[in-house]
Amino acid sequence: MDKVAVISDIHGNLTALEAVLADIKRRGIETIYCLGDLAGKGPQGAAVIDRCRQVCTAVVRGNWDEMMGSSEEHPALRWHQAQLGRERIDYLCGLDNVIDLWLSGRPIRLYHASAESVFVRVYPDSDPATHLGMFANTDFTGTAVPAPTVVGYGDIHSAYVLSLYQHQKTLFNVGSVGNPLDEPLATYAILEGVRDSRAAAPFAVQLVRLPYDIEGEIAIATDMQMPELEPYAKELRTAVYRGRQ
Ligand SMILES: [Mn+2]
Repeated sequence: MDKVAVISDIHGNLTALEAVLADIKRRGIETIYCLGDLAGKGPQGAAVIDRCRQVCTAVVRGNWDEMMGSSEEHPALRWHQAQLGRERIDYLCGLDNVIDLWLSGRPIRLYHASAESVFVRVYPDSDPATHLGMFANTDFTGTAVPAPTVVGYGDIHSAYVLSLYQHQKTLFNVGSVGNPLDEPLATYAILEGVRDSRAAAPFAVQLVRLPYDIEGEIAIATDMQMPELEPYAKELRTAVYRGRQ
């Protein structure tokens, strides 16, 4: 059996990323896919991007990655853009939309948020038609390969695995490495199956949650005088979204 790690939504939290990479290494997994949102929110976006370029087999673009290319006048955005520099911003904006692969006879698709765009958000309690739409071939996903029967995504910072009732499809969210909003633990997914195989064989999706040095990460953000530090620290400690009413 081959194992593949899928990470997402690191958001400049290098402390959490290193904890996850160490866990992946301990398990002997060599293939890592990243589903976007490498920078923004947390302090060390540049180092996170450099590390991901070093260790990931493929990386797709998230909504924050696209926002990093924005010319909007917003002080926090400007701070993060200055940390990254032009070359890294161009890298983020030029990332692909999707990753397609086969495991144990299943066509699998990985992307940031939805089959429509990096900005359309889908939740575990979205309606069944919305969940089914995640498996469609669209202008965004391309139509060169068959529509997937397994889809993994990031974006909502909240991990789950859902088998679509009567559709023989599996939808999963890998959670967030650096800014989890379900439990205050660095989260990622492991897929297990026979790589590049069109033949049916055992297949598994596993969610992994890791403790990491949250206070150490907040201390780094504090030292760097990162903007919007307080909501960042609160999210890391409580896993409650700053925008929640
Ligand atoms: Mn995100």
